[in-house]
Amino acid sequence: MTYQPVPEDKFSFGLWTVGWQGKDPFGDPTRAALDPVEAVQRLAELGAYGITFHDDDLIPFGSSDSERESHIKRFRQALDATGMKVPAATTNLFTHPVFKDGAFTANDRDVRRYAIRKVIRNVDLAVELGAQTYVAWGGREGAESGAAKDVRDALDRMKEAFDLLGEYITEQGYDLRFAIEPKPNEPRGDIILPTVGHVLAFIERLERPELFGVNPEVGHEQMAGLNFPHGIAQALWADKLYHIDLNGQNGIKYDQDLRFGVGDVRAAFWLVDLLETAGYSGPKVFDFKPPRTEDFDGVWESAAGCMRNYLILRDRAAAFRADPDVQQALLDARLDELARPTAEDGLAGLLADKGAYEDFDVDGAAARGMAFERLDQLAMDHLLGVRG
Ligand SMILES: [Mn+2]
Repeated sequence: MTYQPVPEDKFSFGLWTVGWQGKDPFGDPTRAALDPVEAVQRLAELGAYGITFHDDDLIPFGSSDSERESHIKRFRQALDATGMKVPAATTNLFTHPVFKDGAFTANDRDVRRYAIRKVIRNVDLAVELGAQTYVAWGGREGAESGAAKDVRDALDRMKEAFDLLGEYITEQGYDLRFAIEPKPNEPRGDIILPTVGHVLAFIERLERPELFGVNPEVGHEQMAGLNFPHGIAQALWADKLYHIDLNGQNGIKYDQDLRFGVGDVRAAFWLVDLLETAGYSGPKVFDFKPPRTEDFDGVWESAAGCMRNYLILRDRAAAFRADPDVQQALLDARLDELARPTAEDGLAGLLADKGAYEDFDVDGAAARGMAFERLDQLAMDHLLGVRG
């Protein structure tokens, strides 16, 4: 196996990922700015399918209209020359000091109105470039102290903003859906809509829930100590996985944005197994930061590694599923029973069934082993490459 990605794999990268200059809270940039045109060219050479951007990644904040047009023109020429797609775009609502208290939920109403207009301006560009998904990560929608943010009012304002955006794309007739991205903290002490579950519940309160799904990021759920594949499974179950951000994270700590596959490699294995067996067909976006130790050779090595690790895990997960010993172990672990309705005979049948309760051998059922350890070791053997 060469693990060489092709556009059909639908791998996409944020412009801000390979373009990250390595500036962190403790240190200055370690790399020069990367021309978006070069990012498109290099990622295309590596086998990527698409590229995504925040408005300010492509068009520096404060550009004049004519400067804006020339940035867009160069970018579009690079897309046309390489065949790279723009499956999604997003808005920077966190870098400029005006967003220090958030955007859609800033206490300052003028800032909230400005933020919605900034999103709408880039939604128009996203649609022009062919995007079908618009990612919404608030960034600074949160607080460091209790009384500073009335969370119920803030949720009303968040809903208001998304309802206005849903109204806008409906009026414009755009073929676009929003994917809301949860994160528990960083840069705010606590962020509103911190996990996949919070976002799924929030979407159901919107005026047009069909236009809204989730954009979960590996590291963001793992920062909260959550099981990422389980969150993705629930998003798929709700038919709300509109987009996904892949990266690596080592447990509950700051947002590491490592290349995909590092950190919790077991979670990465189960994630790829889930996405592939569930038939997820949307873009797989790498939202990582090449460490600031790297020069540009290291940046491209890191980007290629994201895709390579996905393809290796896809190969290993497919071998796991195809292994006859695994198929037997799945039966021994009674996965087929979990897939069967509990009462296809209905409530009346359940109540009339003495075997379900009166005559049920509770101690016998309690004594049956679940055979999960053999199943999991088979997975480990496949993941570690010592089987099949
Ligand atoms: Mn992150």
